[in-house]
Amino acid sequence: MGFVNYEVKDNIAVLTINRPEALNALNSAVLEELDSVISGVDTNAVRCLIITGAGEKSFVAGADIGEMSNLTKSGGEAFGKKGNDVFRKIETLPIPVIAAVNGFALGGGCELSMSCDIRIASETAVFGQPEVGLGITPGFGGTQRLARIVGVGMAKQMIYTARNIKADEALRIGLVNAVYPLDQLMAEAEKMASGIAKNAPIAVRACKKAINDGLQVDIDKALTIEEKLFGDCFESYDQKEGMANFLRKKDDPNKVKVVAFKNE
Ligand code: CO8
Repeated sequence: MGFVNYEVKDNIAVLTINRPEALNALNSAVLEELDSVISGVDTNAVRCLIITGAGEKSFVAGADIGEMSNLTKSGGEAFGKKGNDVFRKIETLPIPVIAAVNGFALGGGCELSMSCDIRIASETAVFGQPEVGLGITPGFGGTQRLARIVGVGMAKQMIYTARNIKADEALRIGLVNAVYPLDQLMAEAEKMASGIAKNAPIAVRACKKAINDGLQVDIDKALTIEEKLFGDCFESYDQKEGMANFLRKKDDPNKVKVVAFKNE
């Protein structure tokens, strides 16, 4: 796997888009490797996935403009679908995914970050949907996910003007949750991932599903989705042990305080 590196440490995985000579731009080969690596994530063993870009300059500087330049109408649709299918796979991965945005996140790079559950960024990060300046629309989900994350008005402004924004503005509009110095970004991503990984995995996964699926339907149906997933938790070891641990602690503060959740 040359264009996508994948490393698992304990129960946290780091996926790195590795094409730094082109600022990690996404061509077909990168997308195919990304698809294959994402399909291979062992979501029983891994509790949180971090996605970042190789090098110090770029997360992903977009879809590959050279490859796109000669596409036909049907080729464009097919390329859009290739990206959309991979990004949807990331969005619906059962475990949480954190984008650690370490530089340019333009076009398809901004779109990749938006298919992740949570975005944190370096102070050097730059976000944007520059597509209309290239004569195309955002084609890897940008017209859909940006509005869902930052609101319709701000999304339309960013997409119509094709103006890039820096990390502080991305933070202000809610596109990212936090901004760190570049040399601290991965440590902060790993700290957040560890915080997620220590919680009951079945419950965390159920929360992701409830939030994602609930956003697609009306509030009554959404609450029914929540009730079902909430109920499912009561069949897990983790719920029994998690609650028993709380009750034990109340009886005797010296009893075990940290639950070793088993994903069962
Ligand atoms: N595609 C291909 N190559 C790229 C890309 C890209 N998106 N971005 C950078 N590169 C390459 C450059 O061509 C250059 O290669 P070389 O050294 O061989 O000339 C190398 O990366 C380094 O780039 P620069 O020399 O340009 O570095 P700078 O620091 O001067 O500039 C920028 C950095 C500002 C990020 C600049 O490279 C840039 O503007 N890149 C393009 C950004 C962009 O417009 N991205 C959006 C692309 S469109 C898109 O993503 C659509 C997604 C949906 C597609 C759906 C299809 C149907």
